Amino acid sequence: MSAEIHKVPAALARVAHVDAADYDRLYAQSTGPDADAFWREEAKRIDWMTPFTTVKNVSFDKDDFRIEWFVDGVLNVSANCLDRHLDTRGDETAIIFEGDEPGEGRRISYRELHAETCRFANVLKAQGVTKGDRVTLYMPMIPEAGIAMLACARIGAVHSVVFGGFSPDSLAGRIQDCDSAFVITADEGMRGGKAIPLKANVDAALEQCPGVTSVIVVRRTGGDVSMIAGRDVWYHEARESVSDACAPEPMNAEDPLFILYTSGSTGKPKGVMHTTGGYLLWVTMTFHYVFDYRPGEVFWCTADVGWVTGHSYVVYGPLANGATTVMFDGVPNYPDFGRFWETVERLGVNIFYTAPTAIRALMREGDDWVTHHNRSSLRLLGTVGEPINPEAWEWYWRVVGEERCPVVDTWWQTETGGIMIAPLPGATDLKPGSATKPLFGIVPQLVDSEGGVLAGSTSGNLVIADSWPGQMRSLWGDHARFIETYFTTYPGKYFTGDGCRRDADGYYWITGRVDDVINVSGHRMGTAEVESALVAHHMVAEAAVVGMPHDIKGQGIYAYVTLNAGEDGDDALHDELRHWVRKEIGPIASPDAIHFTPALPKTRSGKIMRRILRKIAEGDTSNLGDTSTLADPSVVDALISGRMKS
Ligand code: 6R9
Repeated sequence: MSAEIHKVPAALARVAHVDAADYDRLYAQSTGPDADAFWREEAKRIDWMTPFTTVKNVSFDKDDFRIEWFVDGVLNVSANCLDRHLDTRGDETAIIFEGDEPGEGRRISYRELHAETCRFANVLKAQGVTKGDRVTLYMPMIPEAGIAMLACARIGAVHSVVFGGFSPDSLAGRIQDCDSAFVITADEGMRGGKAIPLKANVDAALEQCPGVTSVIVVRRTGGDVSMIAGRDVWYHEARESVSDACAPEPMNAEDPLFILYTSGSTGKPKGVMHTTGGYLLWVTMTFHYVFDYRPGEVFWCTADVGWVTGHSYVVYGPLANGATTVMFDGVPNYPDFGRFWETVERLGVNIFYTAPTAIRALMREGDDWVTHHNRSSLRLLGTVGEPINPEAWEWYWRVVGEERCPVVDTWWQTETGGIMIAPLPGATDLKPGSATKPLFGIVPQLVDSEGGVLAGSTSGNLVIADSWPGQMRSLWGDHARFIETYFTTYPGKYFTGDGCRRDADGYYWITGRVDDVINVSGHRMGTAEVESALVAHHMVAEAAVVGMPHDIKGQGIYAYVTLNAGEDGDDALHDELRHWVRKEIGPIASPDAIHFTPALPKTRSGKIMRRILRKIAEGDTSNLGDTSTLADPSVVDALISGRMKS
């Protein structure tokens, strides 16, 4: 690990929102007996229709469980992102849309965004959507995706955005899980010059979703799609007959704002639920501090709105701050590997936020793709989604940022709503590879497997000891599973599922998941999800999936597969299974390696010994640890010498 420390430049400390002394003071206040006063001050970032009286009502004790913030406050998220900016910056740019083709796009002012959100909200109402209804979005990264989210928030509907790369089956499962009767999609998406058949995927998904009564289709490419009369409507037609005024629905701070499905250690994705007041405050506040945002700056987060990063730092955080946010519908390598930097130059981007996997992929292509473009507009760089190796961090800092732009490595999760551990550019000295220190109100602890709290410089499982406003409130439709998943491993604490090291300076170094979740290119994939897709194939008897190191993706998917008696694992079947998983879940779940084996290593009680499978996938067979509990130790030798195709 790199020992180099990048000190906060004195000039930046002077102008930044927070310097080192501010950080120490505010952190102490936000985690001490005076925390309520801290939150009351921060909550002024939000326009409340009715002010709250109680700041926090929380217990992580499973017999008396509750998480409530600002509970009697009333507000509307879309009014906070739009209406309140109209007087001060109505004609400034809210969204810069950058399409798949360089320069294909448009700018939308706050006034225009407000009017279009109202129209979309009125279209939703005309389709019968009412407060509390779930609306599923399956969209490309076009402005209408953000507009549809804001329109839901405006009328109190709960959105569930499903990433456009998921298969019809995955989409159907998410629509069914939250009983969503409404779907918003586009005819097609465009990615790297290729059309993605979004509407056709919706049609396929809806064969399994008889409860869906209405599909709103935004025209993106003009490609040919079939429309079912009585169910499907074109947005561009429906918007003509509604007004551009729609009063924001008064929402209680604890009313649901959205559901976002994410992978966990069981087969079924979890519907993470966030509420209105706490989530909005958390993304508004973290955007302000971590990106040290100044009015007029152009902020570009490259994430898709199908992931939490797109929710919090493409849409809600920037817009609540009155920022200019870029919505990018393309990919880093189209039309060439200079796309990010060409776009940074053309749009004058000041703050750029992306994933380590993209940085590693671009680093491999050489510096010329970067240096060819002028990056003098850049002031700050950020990363999110997975641990960044110091080598990639240094390249980002040195080549992209010309040793001028602080790099904020931000650790957080779908469940946490917004950034939790990250440097503040004017306050925190940077160590490449470390997410550095907790934000205000965040109390991280490292615990051993028995839950004992570890002190000082050490490694352990990362838990958060107390609540923060942006914390998820439940799993949709399964509150018991929420408590079980996050608060029982270490009773009374939120368990993140991540392992972590803390150094002598109190800096946190996330080491990766300690549960059965693989982080592929910054996207979470449950091993059980991939396993159930594999065993759904008629030739597969059993499957076990683990992570393996991958140069670009961080982790790759390594699948051990046992076939039905009489079947042979040849090259053709190898390819067929990869395609099968793509079709069942989506391209991100496609295994990087498939290892056919006559048997899996199991304990006498029948439990698969994943620890051994992980070691073999890592190519580290010298020390497999204790194998004495195996029912049949010879299975391991066969695995080591066995056939592996990737
Ligand atoms: C925002 C997001 C969450 C998991 C998390 C952790 C990993 C995210 C990280 C990081 C190291 C960082 N992760 N940021 N690991 N350093 N800066 O990515 O949410 O998709 O729910 O993933 O991603 O393992 O537990 P989500």
